[in-house]
Amino acid sequence: MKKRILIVGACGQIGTELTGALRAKFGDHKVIASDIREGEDALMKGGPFEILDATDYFALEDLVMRHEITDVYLMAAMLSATAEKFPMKAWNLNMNSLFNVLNLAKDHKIEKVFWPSSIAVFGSTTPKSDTPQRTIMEPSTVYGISKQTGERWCEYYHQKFGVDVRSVRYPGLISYKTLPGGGTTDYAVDIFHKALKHGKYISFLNSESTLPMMFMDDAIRATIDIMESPSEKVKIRSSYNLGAISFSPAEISEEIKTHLPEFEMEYQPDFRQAIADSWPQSIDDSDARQDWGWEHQFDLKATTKIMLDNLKPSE
Ligand code: AKB
Repeated sequence: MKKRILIVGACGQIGTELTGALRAKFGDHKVIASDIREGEDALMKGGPFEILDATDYFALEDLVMRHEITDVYLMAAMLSATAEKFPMKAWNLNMNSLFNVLNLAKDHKIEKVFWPSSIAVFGSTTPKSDTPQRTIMEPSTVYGISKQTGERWCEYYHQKFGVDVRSVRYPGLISYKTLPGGGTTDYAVDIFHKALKHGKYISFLNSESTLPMMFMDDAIRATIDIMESPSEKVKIRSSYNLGAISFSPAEISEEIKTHLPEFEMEYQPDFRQAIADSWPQSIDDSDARQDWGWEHQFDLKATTKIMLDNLKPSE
């Protein structure tokens, strides 16, 4: 089978690492990276790259036809904190890009779609601990509303038109290669940069805000695994709960202190506190584990060590 992959939003936090992983797995020339802006050197030079506005259906269709794309990973999105500031822009980007890709699949111009959802689909009326796959979902953020709506459309396109769309609800993602942008869980990446640079971090969430999190390597593995699973194993076509670790700012600060004993933490919660308060603390992901064999590998200890080792300025 001739597989040709398009990553939309390849220069973002997830897209950058996903592009590298897919190129390593399937070959550089089989993976076309695209984004609205250019990315880092390794990504730009490592294989084909195209500038693409994912909300422009005709530009997307043209790219798909020219490169004979079979699989699309749609990673372009506006995240929770930025979306609160630009609600209409967020809705436009998050929804129109999804419709564009789903419609290409409906018209048989592509075969398979990956679209990321998020723990943001849940709200303050959702059970907070071990949040089930199927439960109350009343998101209170612009981003969460777009992700919940997106899930409904994915399932609809699968049931009505047979579109092979696959999705996971990402928790906060921790990585050292590319910075996240505009999310509520971003503190869990920023803290490492500031700890190494200044020995201090001012957290925009309070000390006890426990949230579901995951090291990027686990997230990339989950993403490729669900896309490469036989279709009959992917039983949920809205989006799968995906869990790994959960911690609060106080807990990650304690773990950092085991490496940097002088590290200090201060708390100055801002508007992102309300977003974090509306999200789950931990996730029940037994459906993903049963259906397509999901298993996380990195705990908080391992994640902290990898982050500090890789961000440490070399002597
Ligand atoms: C965010 O904080 O907005 C994202 C997410 C949990 O989807 N990282």
